[in-house]
Amino acid sequence: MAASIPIPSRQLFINGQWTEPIKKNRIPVINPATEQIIGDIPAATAEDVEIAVTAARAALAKNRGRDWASASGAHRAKYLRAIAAKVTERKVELAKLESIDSGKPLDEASWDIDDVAGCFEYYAELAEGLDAKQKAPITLPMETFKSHVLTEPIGVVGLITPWNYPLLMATWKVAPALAAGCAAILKPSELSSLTCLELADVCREVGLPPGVLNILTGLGPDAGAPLASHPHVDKIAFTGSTATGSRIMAAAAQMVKPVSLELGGKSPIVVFEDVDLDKAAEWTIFGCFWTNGQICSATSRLLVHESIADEFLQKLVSWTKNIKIADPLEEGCRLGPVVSGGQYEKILKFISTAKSEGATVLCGGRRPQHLNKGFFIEPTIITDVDTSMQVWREEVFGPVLCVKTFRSEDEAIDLANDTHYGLGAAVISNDLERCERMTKALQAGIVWVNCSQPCFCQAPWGGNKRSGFGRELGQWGLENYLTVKQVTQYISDEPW
Ligand code: TXE
Repeated sequence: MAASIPIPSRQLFINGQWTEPIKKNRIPVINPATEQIIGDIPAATAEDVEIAVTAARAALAKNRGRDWASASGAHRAKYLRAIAAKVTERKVELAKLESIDSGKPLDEASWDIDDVAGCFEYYAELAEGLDAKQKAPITLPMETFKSHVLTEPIGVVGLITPWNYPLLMATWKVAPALAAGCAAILKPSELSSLTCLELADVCREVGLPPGVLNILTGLGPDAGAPLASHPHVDKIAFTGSTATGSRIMAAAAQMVKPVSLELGGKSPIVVFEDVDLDKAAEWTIFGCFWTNGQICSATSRLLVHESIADEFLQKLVSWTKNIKIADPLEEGCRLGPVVSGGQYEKILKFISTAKSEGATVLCGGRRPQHLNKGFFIEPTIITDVDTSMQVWREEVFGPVLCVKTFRSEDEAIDLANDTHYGLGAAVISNDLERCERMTKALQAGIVWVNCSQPCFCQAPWGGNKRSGFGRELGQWGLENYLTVKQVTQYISDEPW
């Protein structure tokens, strides 16, 4: 087992300084693998949000010589690269903190930290690219006028993030926001904030100008809600549940404030009869049980062609039973605990409701026998599911795969699209023409062909329907934090 590490005691990060919350409250940090309290984090409230917003606005204020917004992209890129380098330098420590705080296996946490550094690097490049795009000319139909476009940062942005990829989800927002020239206030999830507080320390170490990034830990209603409704926050970017996303959108609507929302999902994986069963099983298991199923895009509804269903399910069950469930710091752990007691109870309730509605639990469905502490749940496969059942329709956000069979491509499409969500979808087949037809027919923001879940910071990420709107990552992620200004000049000597 990898050695644990001490949990740093931090304060809020406002205006480049560690700042005690006005109300001095703290929230305990619980290790989900042991259920023990291992530290605490500061609990921000509306008063702290107010101070952070003032600091962020000052970072964009020209007359105070602290103008992050009009600095060149190349200037901002230097800081983003410095952050990436520091994150890499502190990778082992950050990965351990992430693992202890969120319950994800140490290997997965280490990959996340690599992705964090990669994402800061990537947006450093895009920040540099912005310099060349300034004053983009527009061709007009009249010679008496000339026109160009200025691309500008949107202003002060509020970034509210979840607990499943704590530092990575924060980075998906922080890196493009800073690259664009915005000043940001990040509110991570109270369930796993440790690595975001260390990001604050990284920013302090690299000398990021004060107020450019402020990090406020705290509860959603106490710290997130005042941020969402603050009149001087120009945009909110949110990843989390559909219910909270809807609340945030309502608060933002009061001030006609733009939002981008990356919400829940109930993504399908469609496995056709012509597949290599081993490969298909590998992607099915990875697609649903990776990060313990706590991924917004987890392909948690398996649609399998009826002619291969029995053999395929046998394979899935035997592989699933071999997944190593352990303390996330233990060597070879592939599945750790879910993030909290609340999530643990919620997931078990989903499973018991499914059973009471007539579904069959093929494997899993309970706490592993060898672990009597921690929020561990065995990876679970459920069959005999009806499309009206809660477990088929609602996001479980845990290691639970529901299975249905289909007879034809049309039936598979109907079943796949019969959901309020529209984030991800996967199709597994050796027939590439069929894959192309399916790709067009599936209602989702992301379609994986012969795989499930790979994610690259160059490609757009986000969903449709109740999975939200707006795209993160790639150039789309940068555009989330930019606005364009039309500049039109009258250039004729003739009177108009
Ligand atoms: O989510 P919340 P929770 C889903 C998943 C999970 C469920 C509940 O189904 O079981 O949500 O998880 C902040 N104003 N996802 O309760 O509430 C909160 O502090 C402003 C899917 O953790 O959405 C946190 O920082 N902010 C998802 C963030 O919102 C508020 C990832 C997310 O918390 C707020 C996580 C408020 N009123 C959960 N209330 C995904 N799409 O990846 C809470 N918050």
